[in-house]
Order: sequence, then C-alpha cells, then structure tokens
Amino acid sequence: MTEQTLVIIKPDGLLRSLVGRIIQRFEEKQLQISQIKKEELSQAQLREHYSHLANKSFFPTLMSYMMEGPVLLMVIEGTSAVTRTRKIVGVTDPMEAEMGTLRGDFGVDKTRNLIHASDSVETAHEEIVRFFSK
Ligand code: YYY
Ligand code: MG
Repeated sequence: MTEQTLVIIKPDGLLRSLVGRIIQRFEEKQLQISQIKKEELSQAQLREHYSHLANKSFFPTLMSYMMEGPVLLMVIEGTSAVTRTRKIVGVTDPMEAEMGTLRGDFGVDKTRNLIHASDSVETAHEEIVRFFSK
C-alpha cells in the first residue's frame, strides 16, 4: 500500500551536513521525496507537534533543541512508507538504536536524536497537513 509520512531532519542534522546521507538511506529503500522544504519552526508549531509531551521534564530542552536552527521537512512516499521509515530511523534513544539505523549511526542522545518520523498513518496525515498545507 502506498503511504506518505512526514520526516523532519532536526537542526543538528543540517549543521552537521548529514542531509545527503540521510536522504540516501530513504532513496536506497525505494522511498521517494514527494515534498521538501527548509524552515525554522516556530514555538507554536512545535508546541502543537509535541503536544503529547508538554508535561514531560525534557520538554523545554526538546523545544530549544528544535529551535537551534532551520530543519528540513520532507514528505516521504512509498510502499508501507510509515513503518519502513521508522525502521530506517531507529528507536528514540540513539544508545539503544541498532547500528545501521540513522539514530544508531548518527544520533547523540535521547533529545539530540537527529530525525523525526511519523508513528502511524493517521499521525502522518495530521503532520503533513500541519507542516505542508500552506
Ligand atoms: O517518535 P519518537 O521521536 O521516536 O519519540 P517520542 O516519544 O514521540 O518523543 C518525541 C521526541 O522527544 C524524541 O524524538 C526526542 C524527545 N525525547 C526526549 O528528549 N527525551 C525522552 N526521554 C524522550 C523523548
Ligand atoms: Mg513520536
């Protein structure tokens, strides 16, 4: 089933010049970029995007990390794109993520984990609307 998912390369991914290598991993697995843009995310957008985490102790750290610089937003498309993209990205904590995943290879710690990917088809739809509808 062809799906779309939202990927965000977080600010350190751009600052560390990892964009090419990250995109290559998706392309190697027949996942295509259908939309892409570089943008600085506002506090309001991030509060909405991470609303499920608003009461966590790490929330302020997460917010300032996400505003260290521009991010790269991408809509990724392909067969089972949501699940396959999460697999390529790896689990949240880079210390636990398998080598060969993006977070396992390039992530720094639980907050500075380099990349976001939608966690379900429904979330993906909401996130694509949130970031790409205008
Ligand atoms: O979907 P995923 O990004 O893997 O994890 P979430 O549980 O949705 O958390 C979103 C975001 O929050 C995570 O990518 C980093 C940050 N975070 C954190 O800074 N510290 C934690 N203990 C858990 C999550
Ligand atoms: Mg998540």
